[in-house]
Amino acid sequence: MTTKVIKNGTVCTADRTWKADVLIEDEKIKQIGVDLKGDETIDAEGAYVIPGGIDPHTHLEMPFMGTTAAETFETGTWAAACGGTTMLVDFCLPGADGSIKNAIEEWHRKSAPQICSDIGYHMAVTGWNETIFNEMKDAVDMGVNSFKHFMAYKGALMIEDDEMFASFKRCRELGALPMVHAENGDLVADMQQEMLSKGITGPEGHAYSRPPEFEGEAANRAITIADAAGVPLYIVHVSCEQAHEAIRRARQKGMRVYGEPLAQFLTLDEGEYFNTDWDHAARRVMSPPFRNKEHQDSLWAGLQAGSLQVVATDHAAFSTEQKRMGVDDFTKIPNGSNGLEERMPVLWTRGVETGRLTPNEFVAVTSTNVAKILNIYPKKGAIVEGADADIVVWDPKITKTISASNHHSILDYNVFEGFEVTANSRYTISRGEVIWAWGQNSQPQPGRGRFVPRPAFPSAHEALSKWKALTAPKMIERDPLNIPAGI
Ligand code: DUC
Ligand code: ZN
Ligand code: ZN
Ligand code: ZN
Repeated sequence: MTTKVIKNGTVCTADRTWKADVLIEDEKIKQIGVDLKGDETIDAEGAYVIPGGIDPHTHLEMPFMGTTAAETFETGTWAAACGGTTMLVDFCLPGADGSIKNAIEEWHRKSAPQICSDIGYHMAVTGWNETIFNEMKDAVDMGVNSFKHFMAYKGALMIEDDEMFASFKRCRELGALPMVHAENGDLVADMQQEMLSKGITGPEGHAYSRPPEFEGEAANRAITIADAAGVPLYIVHVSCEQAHEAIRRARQKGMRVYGEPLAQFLTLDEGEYFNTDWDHAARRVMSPPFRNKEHQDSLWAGLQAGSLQVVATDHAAFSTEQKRMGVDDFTKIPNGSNGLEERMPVLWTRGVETGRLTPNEFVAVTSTNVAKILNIYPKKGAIVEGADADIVVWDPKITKTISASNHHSILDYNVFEGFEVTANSRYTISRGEVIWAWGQNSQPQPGRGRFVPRPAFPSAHEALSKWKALTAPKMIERDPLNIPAGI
């Protein structure tokens, strides 16, 4: 048994801020109090002691658009740790055989020897048949309780409305959370062809062919389908007011609809796609695309008001060379941008330093809300006795200039290049082990990270749909008192 004590810091959680020491015993938080003693001391003078960040949305080593995302599970989890993120939730995609179960096993094979910190998975549902119906249960039993549906990427990952409805009803039965990539894929595909036919082949065509109206329409449609199925809904990478407005309206009606803006969408705008340097613009091509300032203001307002609950990155890293696959045709540029290491420093600098978010709100949207929505709270996302000791000593006095020359991602560029940030992790602690110390730069042992299974939601986790009685299947019975001991 080894103990460590984090001393002289200010503990900051989603709901309060107070001076206290935190005692860690092996992998867990043992005690929070004053004048605690341990075998080792971690100094938090002048810093906040916060729950480790959780990025709910990444694509590491994902095969996509004719190539494979360059960020590995090793470099991705390491880069995350350097910026205060101790857990990420990655998207599993079915392979050629279409099997969900095999995809999860494949993700384990790839990730297990590499991960420097803990991970979870979401599973993509990209079609509909009896095998998928059956294997969704296997996925839940394997600790994957959320299923993503792509409403875009026609001819590849896109799912039709009837299939999505069937999958959402299956989610309800299983106590799982459906997620959507909300963009109208039919309209996007049409607009892409229109741009190309007009000779618009550069990255600006990407922005033109994916307007916010297409995202808003799909968000509304997904909400209607979730309402009819009687399930909650999580809308990934919310980029615009139209999608945010749909979420606000649904929540006002009493539905559990969650919205996830990205650090990129809060701080980078569509002007990037009109940069005359093709590489610069193409490196920022992701879907949905960056929007203008009014949309950014809407997203910040949503984080303040609680109509948007979490901040992610959608980290999908493709090198400049990979981006150049689309040099003559923007529809062939692999979609994705980076942010795992930058999410928390950028959000602090542009959110807390500007007065848009309180430190407690920062903790909520980077960690605690994620853990609650994805059903791993308070094992993760909390500073309470018995929780995993995933803790960050967050130093609001560290300044740095974000750059590909000093980041820890495998990428040869950084979409936040040149951003001055005024905070960073001084120490990142993952299950009791210091895996990052500012100024030391020594990477932890790959493979020390673990997969964190996320259990099915209890039966009370359902939307308040007025149609539910007509359409929704019964949830699989669970004993509400059959809860394992401990966190
Ligand atoms: N959007 C991206 O930009 N990349 C990965 C998948 C997605 O939906
Ligand atoms: Zn269609
Ligand atoms: Zn997506
Ligand atoms: Zn994504």
